[in-house]
Amino acid sequence: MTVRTKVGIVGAGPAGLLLGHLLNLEGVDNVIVEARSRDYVENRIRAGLMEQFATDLLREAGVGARMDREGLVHEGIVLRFGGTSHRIPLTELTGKRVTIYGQHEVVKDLIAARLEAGGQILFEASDVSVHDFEGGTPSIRFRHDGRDHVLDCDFIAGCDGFHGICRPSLPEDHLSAFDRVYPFGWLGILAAVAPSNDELIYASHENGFALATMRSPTVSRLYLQCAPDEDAGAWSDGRIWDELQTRLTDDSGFVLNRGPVLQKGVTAMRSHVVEPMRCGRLFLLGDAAHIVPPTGAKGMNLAFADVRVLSRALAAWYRKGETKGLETYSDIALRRIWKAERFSWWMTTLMHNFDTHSPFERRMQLAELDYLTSSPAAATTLAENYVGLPFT
Ligand code: FAS
Ligand code: PHB
Repeated sequence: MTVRTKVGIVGAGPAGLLLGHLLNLEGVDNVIVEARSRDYVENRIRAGLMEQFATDLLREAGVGARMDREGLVHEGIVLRFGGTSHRIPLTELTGKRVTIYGQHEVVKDLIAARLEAGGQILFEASDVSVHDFEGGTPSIRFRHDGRDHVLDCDFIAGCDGFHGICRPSLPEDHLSAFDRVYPFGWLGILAAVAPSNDELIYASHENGFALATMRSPTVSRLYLQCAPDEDAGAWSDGRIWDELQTRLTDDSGFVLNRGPVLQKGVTAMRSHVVEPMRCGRLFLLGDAAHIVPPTGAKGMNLAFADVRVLSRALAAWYRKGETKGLETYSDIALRRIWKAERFSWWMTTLMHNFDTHSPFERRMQLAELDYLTSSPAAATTLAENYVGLPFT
């Protein structure tokens, strides 16, 4: 079956769903083609922290009500090293706040809004491929409900993540790729227990990095640095809690709340960017174009930033025939992406243990942490990147 729409979107993650929603608000017809089931994408536990621009964007787009009810607004974070804790007063330094609201909750809200508005999200599509996007008649082909489909469109938005098909469909010589794979990963757990601290704790310990974050007043989210190919199954709940307690201990006698582990998994860590984020009438957004180590909580926020730029460009094209936004999308998006890549790489390099580090380099990490927590100027540079840089 062949159908037509203005913008064909591959992927129903944060990028694809928000793009579909914002385009719909602008009266730009779109269809989202998603490989997984609705249940799968709504329960995939990933990011947790949103920059202020992202929560403002969701609120202005009419999908922020539950986020405002259930999200946890934060004005600071804690850096813990050498057994001492130091608060970075984010809002005092920048005037901005961040919000903890799980990515899977954002996905649920966006799917509900799209479907309520009569939007089309084709879940469990298979054999998805993209065609003729360098010409003027792009199309997305896929199987759905046992039948072959062709979706003719004006533009294709590749929102299918790092392992999707859109980026690999671009001509080999079209893209420049920049990549850094880190020699460690994160073992993450979701636990049915109240967070042990009101604010996030980032710990640099001789055993490795640890992060105590949360999803709600009754659900904690915690991570510890591990080998990149760590077997999560080799970690009993008790072993995880003991190691987290060791790495998160400080001189105040901090005791971690423990409880049933609902989910555990290992996330690899890499930095990755492809340039440009456009090929003809196909645009790449979110993880399809860039990946950051999650230390700086930038992944989902960058996806939303790409959507903010492209949705305005597409709206201007359909409303006034303006091409400038489409022509500058990649350059504008990449300026923010590279600064977030830098911050994520810097925070990862600062807070994690590297087997290749000499005692001198370990001292450099501790000296930088000491500088960050004793100089308002240094703390402000961390804070302004963490809460999200202004849009230029
Ligand atoms: P996504 O990967 O979220 O969505 C892509 C969608 O496309 C998926 O639904 C996928 O099923 C679909 N798709 C893929 N191939 C397809 C095809 N061929 N056809 C149709 N659909 C296809 N970021 C943080 O900020 N903090 C974190 O703690 C954090 N933890 C993470 C943990 C894991 C395990 C992973 C993988 C990522 C994590 N991230 C984190 C990053 C993550 O939040 C991403 O930045 C965010 O999901 C980006 O959103 P999208 O670009 O929409 O890509
Ligand atoms: C999370 O809540 O999953 C989270 C928060 C902050 C980070 C990374 C992950 O830096």
